[in-house]
Amino acid sequence: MKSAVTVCLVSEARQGPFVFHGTTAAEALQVGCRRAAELGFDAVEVFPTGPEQLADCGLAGRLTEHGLGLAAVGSGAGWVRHKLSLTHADERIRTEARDFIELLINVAADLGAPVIIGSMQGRHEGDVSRADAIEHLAAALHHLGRHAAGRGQTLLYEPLNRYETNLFTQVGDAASFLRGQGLHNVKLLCDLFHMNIEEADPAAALVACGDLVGHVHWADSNRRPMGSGHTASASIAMALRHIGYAGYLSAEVFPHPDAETAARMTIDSIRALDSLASCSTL
Ligand code: LER
Ligand code: MN
Repeated sequence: MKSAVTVCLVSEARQGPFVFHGTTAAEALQVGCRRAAELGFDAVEVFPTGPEQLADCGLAGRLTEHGLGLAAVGSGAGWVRHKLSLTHADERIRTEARDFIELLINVAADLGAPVIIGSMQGRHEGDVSRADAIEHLAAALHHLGRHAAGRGQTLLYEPLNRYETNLFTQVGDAASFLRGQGLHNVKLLCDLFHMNIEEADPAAALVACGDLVGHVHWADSNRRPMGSGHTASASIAMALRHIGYAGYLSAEVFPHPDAETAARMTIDSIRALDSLASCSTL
């Protein structure tokens, strides 16, 4: 499994669960990429304001300079900054949301990374019934999954906890939805913070998702770096090994007590898993 750490380029998300922030996007990237490489991370995961910034922020140069990969790109600024949602009652907003993600997929694919659909999935409320919202979500995932495939990437769909969505909060339900819809190019982003709230047994839930697990947000139960809460990281790692997961463990966590310590705790927690390498059964 590969390691990644998050870098936030969105000023509205300065209090959000990302390790590296900056007073400017350039500063966040400069510091985030340098420290990620020095600490031995394989990659960074970037949360940009949108496709234009992702294309123009100098990320490609920083990745090359530091020998880092790009693990994934978050699309949440479409919601945080522009209030776009794939399940909005207004069709024009749904289309704008889809277009925003489509453009992000193009830029992210050029940088070798998949795009994440998290908060942009929205929720069912008001005139939008649950059935309507699921239909809108399915249509968007079909369209964007095909678009990502055309760019040689998968698309990542992230179930969120009940305080952030009322669509899919458990990874097993999301997996059944993706399988039922035949969404073959859409994989699950399993965020251990959300799973800690929603799953009876996070390790078993990961095993049930099998090869649909496409990315992991490596966060402890309190959304601080792994080792700060009560998540049983060893059993999670064994579950991921059991299903042959070879993707990223990416630290989408608060910079607690500070970014440097959060990054160090994360890489230490991932290195500690190497000692479990011989245990491949649950
Ligand atoms: C995004 O990866 C996520 O986990 C959400 O909680 C952000 O709102
Ligand atoms: Mn997440």
